[in-house]
Parts: sequence; C-alpha cells; structure tokens
Amino acid sequence: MGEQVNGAGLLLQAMLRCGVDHVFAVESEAAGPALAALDAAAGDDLEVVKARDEIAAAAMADAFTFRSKKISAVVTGSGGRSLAQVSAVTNAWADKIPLLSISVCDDDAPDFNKGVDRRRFDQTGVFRAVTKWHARAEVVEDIPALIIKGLAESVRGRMGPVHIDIPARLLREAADVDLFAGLTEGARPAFAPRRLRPDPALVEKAVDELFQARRPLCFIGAGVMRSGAEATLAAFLTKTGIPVTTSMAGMGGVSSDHECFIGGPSYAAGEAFHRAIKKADCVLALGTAFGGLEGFGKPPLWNGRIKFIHVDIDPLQIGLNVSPAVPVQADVNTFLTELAAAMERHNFRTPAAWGEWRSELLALKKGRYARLLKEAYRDWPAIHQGRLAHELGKKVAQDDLLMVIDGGNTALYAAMYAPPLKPGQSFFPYGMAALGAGVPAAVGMQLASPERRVMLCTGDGSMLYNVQELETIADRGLPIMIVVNNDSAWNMIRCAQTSMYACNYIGTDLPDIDYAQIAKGFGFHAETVTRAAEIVPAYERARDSGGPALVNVVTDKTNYPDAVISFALVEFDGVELDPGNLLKGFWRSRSDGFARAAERVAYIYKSFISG
Ligand SMILES: Cc1ncc(C[n+]2csc(CCOP(=O)(O)OP(=O)(O)O)c2C)c(N)n1
Ligand SMILES: [Mg+2]
Repeated sequence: MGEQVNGAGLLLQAMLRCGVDHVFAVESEAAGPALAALDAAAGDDLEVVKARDEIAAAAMADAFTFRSKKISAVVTGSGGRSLAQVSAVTNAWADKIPLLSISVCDDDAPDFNKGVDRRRFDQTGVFRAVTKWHARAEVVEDIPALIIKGLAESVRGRMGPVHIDIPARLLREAADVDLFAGLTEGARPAFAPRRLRPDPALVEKAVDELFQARRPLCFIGAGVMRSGAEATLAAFLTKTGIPVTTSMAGMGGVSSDHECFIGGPSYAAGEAFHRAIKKADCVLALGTAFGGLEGFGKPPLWNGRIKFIHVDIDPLQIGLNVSPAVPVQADVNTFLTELAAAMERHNFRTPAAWGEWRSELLALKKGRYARLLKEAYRDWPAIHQGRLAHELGKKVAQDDLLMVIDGGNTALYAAMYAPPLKPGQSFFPYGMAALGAGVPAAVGMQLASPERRVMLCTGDGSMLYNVQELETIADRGLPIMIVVNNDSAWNMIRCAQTSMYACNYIGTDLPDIDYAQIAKGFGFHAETVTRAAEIVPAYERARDSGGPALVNVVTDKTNYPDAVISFALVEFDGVELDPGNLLKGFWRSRSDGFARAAERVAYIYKSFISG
C-alpha cells in the first residue's frame, strides 16, 4: 500500500506527471477539492489561472495550447458551470486544438430518499457530441488512467479536445498513490503529431498530377500547423513556386510575406482567391476539410475540373466535399517531405507556365492591396476600419507582437490589411465562428509567450461577450493591449441587412459604448480615439504604459469590407437575394457615399465576372 490521497490529489498528480502545467479553472463548490489541490501545488511547475466565466476558461486554454503546443486543462464544476465550457470546447474541436476538459458531474445514482432534482441532465452526452473522446470516472482509481488516456487521445490522429466527467464524491474519496508506479516517463503523452507516412504509390501519383498541372494551387488548413509543417511547407513552396492560400482555420500556416502567398485566409484575398479557385487545374490540399467559408471546394465558386491531391491525417476529412484524384492519409509534414524528395528524384524544374500563373495571381493581389490602401487612407469623416487595421498591423510587425483577432468585419479587415505575419503570430479562434473568444484568448496567448506582448483586435460586439475577463487580465497584471474597433454595430450582420433587406436594420445597431471608461474601471490604461491621426500615438501610449491597456477607436458604422460579399454568398445560403432590395439598399445608403458602392461593384466584377 502506498501513501493515501483523495481523488483530487490523484487528479493533480496525474496532470503533473503528464506534463500539464497550465490549468484554467473557475471556482465552484463541487470542484472545490480539485481546485484546492491545484492551488496548493501551484508554483514553478504549475500555473493555475482562475477565470471569471467557464467559457472564458476554456477559450484561454484553447489559445494557450495553440501558441505553446502544450496541452492545457480546463477544470470546472457541474451543471450550468460545465455547460458554460461547451461553446469554447466546441470551438477547439472545430479548430482541432487538443485540450483536456474536466468537469465535475452528478453522482451516478441519485439519492431518492433526499429528493429528485429535475435539473439533472446527461452532461456526458453533451460533451460527447463536441469532443473527440470522453469518459466518466466511475471509481476513484479511474482518475489517473483516464487523464493519461484522454491526453493521448487528444493528439491521436486528428487532434481535438477530450472531456472527462468526475462525480463530485470521487474527489473526496481516498485512493492509493501507488497507482502511479507503472507510469514511466515514456508514457507521458505529448503534443507530438503522429508521423503517419503516406503510401509511396500515392506520393508518385501526386507527383504525376503535379507534373501535368499548368495552374497548381496549394490550399492549406489547420492540419499544417498541427503537424508542425510550417517550415517544410515554406521550403516546398520556395522550391516549386506554387501559389498558396489558406482556409480560415489555416491562417498562419504560411508566413504572409512568403513569395508564393496570394493572400487570405480564403475570401479575404478577394479577387486573387477567386481567380485562383476559378482557374486552378490541380489543388494540393493539406490538412483542410473545405468548409462553407471556403466555398466547399466545389462549383459555383471553385471550378469543377480541379484534380485534388487531398492530404489529411484523418481519413474522414479526405474527400469531404471534394472528390480527390489522389486521396492521401498521412501526416502533412511527412507527406510534404516525401513529396519534395520524389519531385527531386524526377528532376523537377518549375515549369514556365507555373511562373506565369503565380505572377497572374500576385499581380491581382498587388492591385487589390493598392486599391484597399487608397480607399482606407482617403480623408473620411469617420475612421475607416481598414486604416485602423493597417496602422495596427504595422505596429504588430515593428514591435513583434502576437495578435489575437475577434469580430465579424473586424476580423476581415485585420486579414485584408495587416502586413506580414509569421506562422503562429496571430490567433483567430475561428472554430465554430463564435464571437467573444478574443479577451480570454489574449490571456491564453500572453501566458504562453510571456516574453512577447499580445494585442487583441476586437469588434465592439465581440468585446461585449467576455468583458468580465478584463478583471483576469488586471488581476494578473498581464501587459495585453486591446484595440476595440468600435463602430457601434454588429456590422457584419448590419451590412448584410443593407443589401438584403434594403437598409431595414433590425437588432444590429449597438449603443455608443465607451469601452475606455469600462476598462478604466478595471484599472487599465485606456483612451478613446476618434481621428485617424490619433491611432498611432494612442497605441504608443498604450504600449508605453507597460501594463493592461485598451484603446477604444470610434470607426465608421456605414463602412464594410468588400470580401464580406464573398462570405455572404455562402453564409447566407438559403436567403434569397432580391435584386429589387439590393438596388433599394444601394439607393438608401447613398449618403454613405457612391464611391464606396463603386468599390463594391469593382470587387464583384474582378472576383466573379472577369478572368
Ligand atoms: C456567438 C456568436 N453570436 C452571433 C454571431 C453572428 N455574428 C457574426 S459577425 C457578428 C457581428 C460582430 O460584431 P462586431 O464584433 O462588432 O464586429 P463587426 O462586424 O462590427 O466588425 C455577429 C453577431 C456569431 N458569429 N457568434
Ligand atoms: Mg462592430
């Protein structure tokens, strides 16, 4: 018999032995024993971060793991507290981020002598739907084995969150520490991708397809980052000259100043993306499933003649939406390494046609960027969001900040206007397209990289979802800078109402909230900016304050980015676009400026009609 501990102690020791060194939690009476054990052990080897809300705790863990590539854990109580995690855990599931989500659950057998609580529900069933693996501890001895298994499952194949339910009474039950005797160093599951090798015959087939292509395109998803293939990909692109763009989740898989990058993610590249998917004849799709916001990889936006080489670690993702000529189940990094070697063996030289094709797309990218900057830097009566994104993007690059993005149009502006960003430098917790992860994600990013500063660019609507976590930032004195693009609107939805419902705005105007005052209340350095020339000085004062800071930038409610037109085509699938309403919308919004309308028409022509 070894030393006696209780279930809470077992949970703590299992996490420590498996290398989990960041736990994001919210206090609760049911999880109390676990949190007390974690708190007592907190120190150099374990950081325990207490959030104000469970959804925020899970969003912090998501961003922490994205940046650090170390699996972190979320620990919350039962019932509503546990449910509050679900949205953020689902986001991580969609983004393929491995997380260990733990919550306390009701005891298996209700005590009917006491009474029946009508609020009991199938908590495990809820998490089962949104995690890649889940389990429930039945006896106290289950706890360490489930933690070890759960961590291993979270990184096996397609990565993602796992969930464990622990009945509250087990946390207090006594157990034997000798349970760990068999757990050696080698058993420790790591955030290490499984290096599944491709079938060599399929690598040869991929070479054949590429050699026959005249207009190849590389389209990458989050799988590139999960397999740690960023450097291999960059070298492969440099060598072959194949133009590249990304899915929403794949943003950051390739440096945005790579000579083959045509812009993105997805439609944020505007006409360059549309031309690429309209004319490509062979697409090397790496770790991506072709979701709705990428146009599903099929007509009408993509051309129907494309030969896809579709590579993914998870066979269920391959051929989802597209019918690949070469379906390859493999780790992306390993596949790319073997593909490059096979091309070399076949004496690959970049064909002239590939060079012309890349130049065609890069010229479109350049023209678009010049047009975007010209529009953003005109003398508008209110700050243009593109100007804000561009000024901030330059600062992110100069000061080597990490960037977190949250919002509707705000996120599009950031993607369209921000200058070069390196892999892993920016995090857009896109997952289920759920707003509000920005503030907690900034906390997770900052904790993962204490040596660099994080800037959060958020929409005002998004800011309102997790504003309470300003307290977590202030409490820990994290040097996070928040910039609110405050257009007093849910603008991505509002601008759709301009064109679809002829300016009949319902529920999308937000009040003019003074976020600087709110942040001051939490102890932040904070100020409001209303003129474009004030953006950079305000940023510099925020940076120089050294601590938590917020800049509330009042921007133009009537403005919207052209790329949102492409998103609307798939996002609002099923909503009939009535041409009469469209024209009425243009007419009724004429006071916003016909120059803008002309820009939109140019976008539609360049993206959907020309080429
Ligand atoms: C949790 C959640 N609720 C609603 C939506 C739908 N939605 C998408 S964009 C958007 C508006 C976002 O407003 P804001 O953050 O101010 O960004 P803006 O579009 O104004 O730049 C909304 C409500 C969503 N994506 N997620
Ligand atoms: Mg807004």
